[in-house]
Amino acid sequence: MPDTTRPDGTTRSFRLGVAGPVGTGKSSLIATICRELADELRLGVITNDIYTDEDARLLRSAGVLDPERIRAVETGACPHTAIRDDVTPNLIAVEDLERDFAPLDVVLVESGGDNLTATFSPALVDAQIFVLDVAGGGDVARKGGPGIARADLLVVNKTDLAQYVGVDVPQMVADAEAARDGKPVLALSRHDPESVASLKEWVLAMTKIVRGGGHTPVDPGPMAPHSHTDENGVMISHTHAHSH
Ligand SMILES: Nc1nc2c(ncn2[C@@H]2O[C@H](COP(=O)(O)OP(=O)(O)O)[C@@H](O)[C@H]2O)c(=O)[nH]1
Ligand SMILES: [Mg+2]
Repeated sequence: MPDTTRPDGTTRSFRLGVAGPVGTGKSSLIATICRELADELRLGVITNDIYTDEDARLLRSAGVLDPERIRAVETGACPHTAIRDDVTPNLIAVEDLERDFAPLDVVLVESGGDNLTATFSPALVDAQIFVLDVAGGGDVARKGGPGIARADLLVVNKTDLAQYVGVDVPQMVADAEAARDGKPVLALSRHDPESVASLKEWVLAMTKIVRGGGHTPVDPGPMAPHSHTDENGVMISHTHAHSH
């Protein structure tokens, strides 16, 4: 791989975002990537949680990566802001990891995952995976949204559960592909080794492309207007119309 060392001796990693609604399996997917690739790539992980560092603790306890290479950013009430509008705390966390464990090949950034339409700013990540699961229903992929339509990889996760929730996986994948203009869709289950191997291949291939300078980060687009409660329980409505 090309030398990505900066003049000050630190190295810029391939920053890979993992977004998607709560519970679709983002932390598990990151654990899988670490388990599969920790021997081949020098990895770090940043998690984003609203008020806790629960995801970071879960990943540390999975024993798939040196616990010190897993750090948490607490995002407060609005986790999508931290991956999109004010990415500074995340950028600082990524750069700290890159400095403390130089050289790192890949830093995985998990979003707080509050919203179906939240995506990463290209100012924070070079590429992003959007994770859906079959338990969310087969319709989700067809309904689309910026992450579903334009993330670098769309994962349809937990295919092992499809039979229990009455979802037709090939149909869900076909719907997703139709919404994505040829960008890749991966049907994944951590219980299906073949699908895990495909995930590993995608990460390795993307790492090569990004570090070779052959990839331009794409902004999947602004999220839809939405409402949620802040830390005081007050309902706030807003849009994230700017892509900066
Ligand atoms: N059946 C099944 N469950 C999974 C799979 N991946 C993750 N899960 C479960 O889904 C739940 C949420 O996973 P988690 O990774 O914490 O989701 P996150 O909120 O998106 O980070 C957990 O109970 C996981 O054990 C999978 O491939 N199959
Ligand atoms: Mg998580």
